[in-house]
Amino acid sequence: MKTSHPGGCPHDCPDTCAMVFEVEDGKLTGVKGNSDHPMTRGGLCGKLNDYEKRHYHPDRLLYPMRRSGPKGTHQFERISWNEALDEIVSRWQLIIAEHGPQAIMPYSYLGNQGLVHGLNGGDAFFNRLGATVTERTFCGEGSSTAWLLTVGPTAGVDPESFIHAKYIILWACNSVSTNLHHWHIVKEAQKKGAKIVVIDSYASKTAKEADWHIAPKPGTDGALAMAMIHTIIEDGWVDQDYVEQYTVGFADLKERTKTRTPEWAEEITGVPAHVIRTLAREYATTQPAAIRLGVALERHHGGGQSIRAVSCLPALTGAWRHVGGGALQFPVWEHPYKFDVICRPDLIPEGTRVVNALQLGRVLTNEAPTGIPIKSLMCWNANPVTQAPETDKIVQGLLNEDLFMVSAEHFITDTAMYADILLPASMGAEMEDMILSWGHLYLTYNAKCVDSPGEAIPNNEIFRRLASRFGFQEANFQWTDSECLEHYVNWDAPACEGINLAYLREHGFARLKVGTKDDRAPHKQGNFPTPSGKCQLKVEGATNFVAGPFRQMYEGFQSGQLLDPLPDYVAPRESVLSNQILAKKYPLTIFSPKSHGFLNSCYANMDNKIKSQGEQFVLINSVDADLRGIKHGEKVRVFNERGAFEGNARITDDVTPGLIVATLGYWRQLNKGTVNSISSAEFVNMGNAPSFSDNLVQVEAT
Ligand SMILES: Nc1nc2c(c(=O)[nH]1)N[C@H]1C(S)=C(S)[C@@H](COP(=O)(O)OP(=O)(O)OC[C@H]3O[C@@H](n4cnc5c(=O)[nH]c(N)nc54)[C@H](O)[C@@H]3O)O[C@H]1N2
Ligand SMILES: Nc1nc2c(c(=O)[nH]1)N[C@H]1C(S)=C(S)[C@@H](COP(=O)(O)OP(=O)(O)OC[C@H]3O[C@@H](n4cnc5c(=O)[nH]c(N)nc54)[C@H](O)[C@@H]3O)O[C@H]1N2
Ligand SMILES: [Mo]
Repeated sequence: MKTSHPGGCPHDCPDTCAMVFEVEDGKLTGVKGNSDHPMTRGGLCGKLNDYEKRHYHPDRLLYPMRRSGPKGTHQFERISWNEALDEIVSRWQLIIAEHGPQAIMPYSYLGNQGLVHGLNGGDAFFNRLGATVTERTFCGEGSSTAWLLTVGPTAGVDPESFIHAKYIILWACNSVSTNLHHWHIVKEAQKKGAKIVVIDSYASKTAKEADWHIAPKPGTDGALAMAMIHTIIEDGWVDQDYVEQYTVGFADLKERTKTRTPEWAEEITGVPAHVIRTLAREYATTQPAAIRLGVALERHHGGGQSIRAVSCLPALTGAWRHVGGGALQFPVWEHPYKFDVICRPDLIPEGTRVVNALQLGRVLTNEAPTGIPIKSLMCWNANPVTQAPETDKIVQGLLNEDLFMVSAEHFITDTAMYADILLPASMGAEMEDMILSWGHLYLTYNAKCVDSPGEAIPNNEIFRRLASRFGFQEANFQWTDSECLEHYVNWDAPACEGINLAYLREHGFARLKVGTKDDRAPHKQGNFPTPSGKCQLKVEGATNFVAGPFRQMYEGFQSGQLLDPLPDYVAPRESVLSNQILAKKYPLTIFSPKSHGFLNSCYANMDNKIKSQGEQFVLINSVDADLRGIKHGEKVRVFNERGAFEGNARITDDVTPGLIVATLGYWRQLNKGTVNSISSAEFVNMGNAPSFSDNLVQVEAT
């Protein structure tokens, strides 16, 4: 008999689609997009539309395994769950006795976006254990720091309200690939007459579909945004009434931007001054105007400052007055999750150190000494060997015989292949959860509707079993997955009015009560959730801090490093202009954005997905190709001091001279290196965010 069940796409993507699982004879036989969901609209992306094949993939990890050969050689033998857990617990107890619990480091990210089994799923356990606290600033934490400083934790303009916008700027966001279910809405607005502007240093799929593509030189968005502010002020496009009532710091921002003229910005960005003026005028005078901030905007040294500048724009022009006007960063700020209950930061022993996940390679190779050595790493929901920077160092660290490594996974990934113990984890349809969304304003339910193949169990069950062996008595470790859901959401919050678990189980999703797409204008009359209640064009005395919405709820990292009170342009760390010595050896900037056909590194091990995505390629302009004697289709080697990877050259005008693009996700075990072999683990200047768009390389034919 065929049955249907509500599902939520658990992948790390803003769309968080509501799905329908189809089950026959206890097996998942198909998935569909939920046609009732206003954003999913019955359609899934090419990655998910045969999700059942991922569930039953022949390479799926089905049983606990122990390493039986040298590290990294894929030699494992099957063991029982009891043996696996006994070994983990006894090894950890030895490590704790000798070095203390901080010698154990948890490592997870958003491989699963569930409230129960996702990013924060192991936090309560590891906090109770007293392990090192891992700071996770992969994605949006620099952007969040900038956003919170300027407008506070607001969901901003509803992604669905873009339908009412007449002017839309997608800034460093490749929606056609990375936010498909928002792109549909943007396209509809375009059909209704909205102008779509894409600001991206290369001609992405989205840029090609836009009405206007503006391509600043890599890492110079801050200069473009500052010159927009200059023009809006100097040319008289400011909504004076809005600025007076609902902002602070205007006079100082005006003073700062006096010299940030379009001519000044032209020198830096390569965008002609008259183009910047036109952009500023059109943006300021067409209402409603909506800006979609892509995560990618934070990935160069001045990323945080750029995002502050962009976040000021809608207040200066009064765009917030209108439904469909304003800016969109992460709607998750208005989701009523109880991170303090999920993560239990109260269990962290005082004085516990914090280590940043992006610098895993440096930490494991002792380049960034942390005091207590890391003797054990447990990794789940993440694949740092393909996704984190300076991967050669990570691999070197993982090969260390002295490191006891545990990996909970679906597949033996580039990271899991170095584990001492492998634990098989359940997949989407095999566990109950609610999937958080950082891209829309719905709660999304995911039913358990099939049993896991082999002996796979959900992440939370792994932590429950470990907690039980350690004798942890806290309520968190006793709750079933359903009970977790009851406790993890603030069902009494006004946003949850009329919504409960029973409703979600029946309907699959529910829109939060935060206004409708046709009436939501959250900052029509200011009401910014900042200390001043206003949009903060200037912030006095703030120091650098980490503010990701999914970070552990410990006292956020505070560097003590004073931030500039005002937004401004900050040059990239590695660029031809800012680092001429380095640029002599490595004259090309590389961007490594998301692959259309993969979800980070997920799916990059499945033949049909590799086939549709194509092999690793390197987009290069003919000027740069000719200089190096590189022909179209030829294998090239991309390298710098940190490492190297290979890909097929695609000679194209989609990139300007000086910039190459190679997309992310390809597995190292199937390719020669990955884009992260060359990327730096230095943070950008705000929120400890990654600098994936701030790397210089050289390219040669192989
Ligand atoms: N298909 C697919 N979808 C995904 C993902 C995936 O792996 N595959 N991953 C998901 C995740 S985790 C995330 S965070 C989102 C990210 O989604 P996006 O924010 O769209 O991020 P990217 O695709 O990395 O980059 C988007 C665009 O920004 C440009 N860019 C990079 N740096 C800069 C810059 O400094 N300035 C400007 N102006 N442009 C720049 C790139 O050229 C690229 O075209 O996508 C999610 N959706
Ligand atoms: N060069 C470069 N690097 C980047 C980026 C970039 O644009 N350029 N983007 C960055 C961004 S935005 C992000 S978000 C990070 C993402 O970095 P990661 O989160 O490390 O990336 P994924 O490849 O999604 O890895 C998730 C892993 O979790 C596993 N997994 C999925 N579900 C479950 C589950 O339920 N249980 C368990 N145990 N495992 C599960 C998957 O099989 C997969 O191996 O990468 C960052 N890295
Ligand atoms: Mo991300």
